[in-house]
Amino acid sequence: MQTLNTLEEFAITSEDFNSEIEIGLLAKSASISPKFLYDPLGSHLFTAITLLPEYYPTNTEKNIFTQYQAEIANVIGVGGTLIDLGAGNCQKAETLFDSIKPSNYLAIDFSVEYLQDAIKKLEGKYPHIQIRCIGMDFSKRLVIPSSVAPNERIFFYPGSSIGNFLRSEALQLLVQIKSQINGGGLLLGADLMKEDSVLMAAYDDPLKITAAFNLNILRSINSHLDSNFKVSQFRHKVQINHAKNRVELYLEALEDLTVSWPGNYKEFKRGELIHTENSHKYTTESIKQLLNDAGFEKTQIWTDPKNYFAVIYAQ
Ligand code: AVI
Repeated sequence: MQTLNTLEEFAITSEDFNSEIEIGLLAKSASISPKFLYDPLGSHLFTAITLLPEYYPTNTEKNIFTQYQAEIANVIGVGGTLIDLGAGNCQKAETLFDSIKPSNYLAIDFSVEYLQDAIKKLEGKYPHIQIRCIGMDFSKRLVIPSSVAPNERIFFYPGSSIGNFLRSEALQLLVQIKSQINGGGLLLGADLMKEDSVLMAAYDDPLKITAAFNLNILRSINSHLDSNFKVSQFRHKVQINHAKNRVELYLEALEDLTVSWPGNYKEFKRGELIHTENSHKYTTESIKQLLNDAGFEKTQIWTDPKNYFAVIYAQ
């Protein structure tokens, strides 16, 4: 495995993170970027979420890929460079290896430690594919290193992670992808709007795995900022915002408290919220529109019988 995460221009410094975290915490309505959910424990908790029967996106998307595997592979073609955005444990991309036969696979994730473990497991299994990985915060800027094969690029962005961005941010990311596909395309997963009861069960599951995933962001922040958040002083809270077509995750303070870190502090009143994540839900029309606005002219969409989730190939 060759790791490309040493490129200076992509290096993320701890100062970048700390000032971003401080700005969010000190704002009138406090927030923490959802990317901080994915420290090593958070990444494992997210994997556990994907195994929950209530968390329908993972299974529904998987079933769409299974049912339409041949059709999807036929549209994409074979032999390109597969670029996996937010690769995590790389399992989803691996399911495409046999059908789209990539010559190169580049796994990109924010949490590089977790990614490197996953990549190690792929090594040896696919000797004919050049497998590499890079740690990158592509929510800020997506630039594929020039050392990556210049052939057709198939960007793979499953799981509806696009839904964790505001529309403006999603558009910016999609524009950057479009400008780097080299005649390839984007294979995208997008979650669709549905009944509140299904959404609530998925984001506030009875085993409380999602609650643990959300609360763990406080420990992740403590390790970045050297702050003293106590997980026991907060609870997981989910709201469905119909006006904005999204599920919103918060942490609610259970008492009046003060959190401090070197150089600053923040007081929270009982009931005060920290916003941690938005998960936007689309319609097939709204996701097509977003892709068109980003410059993708051609889209092909596959959905499941309940219309819970959509897989799109955009060119
Ligand atoms: C990664 N992302 C698509 C998940 C979602 O559904 O928005 C993150 C998640 N948050 C809570 N559960 C899952």
